[in-house]
Amino acid sequence: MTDLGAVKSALRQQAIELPSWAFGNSGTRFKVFAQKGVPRTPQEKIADAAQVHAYTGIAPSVALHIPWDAVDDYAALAAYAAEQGVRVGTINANVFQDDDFRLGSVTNPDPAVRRKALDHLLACVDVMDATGSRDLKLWFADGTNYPGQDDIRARQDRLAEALVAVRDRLAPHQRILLEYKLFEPAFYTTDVPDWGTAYAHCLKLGEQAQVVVDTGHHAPGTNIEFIVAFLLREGKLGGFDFNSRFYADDDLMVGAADPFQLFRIMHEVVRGGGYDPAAGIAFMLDQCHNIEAKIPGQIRSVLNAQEATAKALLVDTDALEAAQRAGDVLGANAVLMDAYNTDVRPLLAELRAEDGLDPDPMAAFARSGYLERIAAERVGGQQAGWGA
Ligand code: PSV
Ligand code: MN
Ligand code: MN
Repeated sequence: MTDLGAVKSALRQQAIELPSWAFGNSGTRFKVFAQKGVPRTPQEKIADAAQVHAYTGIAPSVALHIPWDAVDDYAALAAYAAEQGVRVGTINANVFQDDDFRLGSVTNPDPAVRRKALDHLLACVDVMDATGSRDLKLWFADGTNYPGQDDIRARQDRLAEALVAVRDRLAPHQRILLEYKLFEPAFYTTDVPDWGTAYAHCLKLGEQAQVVVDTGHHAPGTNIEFIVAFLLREGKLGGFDFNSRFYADDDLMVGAADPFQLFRIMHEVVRGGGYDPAAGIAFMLDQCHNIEAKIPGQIRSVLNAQEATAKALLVDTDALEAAQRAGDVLGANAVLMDAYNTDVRPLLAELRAEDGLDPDPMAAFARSGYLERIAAERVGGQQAGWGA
């Protein structure tokens, strides 16, 4: 039997980090649909993220993307976030939106371009110092489009050199989170295409480098929960960029395409001790809301993650282990499915009510009039910086 009190207190510890870019206008290369009231400044993005936290109670931090969220004074931005009831979380570097990076950033054949890319990464660590952030998330668009275009091995050497330089600049409490993605924008080779490549680099870098799993960055059919279980077991899982995919890197709401996969991932997180805050796993969303309203899209995503987590926490581990030991294939599977098939919404509504939150965050936010207010007050909202 599962102890519901223990499940509730575990749920109270949950923290999902929101991406600042989820609040800006976004789209595909075909069209960016402008929405009314979207943020014009990093401060307004933080204010919108704070709404998500206010209604869910489990989204206390906001990830920034530099230079999309560039400001003169990052310490002041962190203070502003605190006033809003949230904090600045992971700093995401951006070495993919400059003409100089056509042939890559830290793996570019031109040393001057590599230097420019590295300088940006180091500047991101300066930002972390000012905001008090722990994690630097590194995703590189680097790769090649044609066989023979560049030397695959030399690019790995250049990547390793840059990563060492960044690691050497970190304070002891700071970490590199290295993100992989199988393709796009590079179509032939990608320099960090998979968890194995990221893991190998992080292993060489040591304690302060960990792998981040973006759930949208795999080939169809990849067993992501296996990757999670493996990395956790090796002490190399740094965090998640949660989102859903149907086709490629769709950046849709987490738990929308495949809630069962999200449950399986969270089950492995719980099983591997990754849900314990001491494990230091960063649970982040990396999403864009191209056609749906952004703040409700983020609230829905946080609730989806919370539901999957509640189900994972409900797994009767004693019964599961007993069935596994006995070689009871169907019994073991049934234990897992029982947890997945539990409707946890009443439990979560009860939890919120106990904690002074509205049991229905979507409805409460809709009633608040916030969207109407920002639509009237904010004119000329910013593009997220992604998907243009
Ligand atoms: C790349 O596709 C990625 O997942 C990286 O995390 C970027 O920083 C992010 O998307 C931007 O949306
Ligand atoms: Mn990502
Ligand atoms: Mn992505």
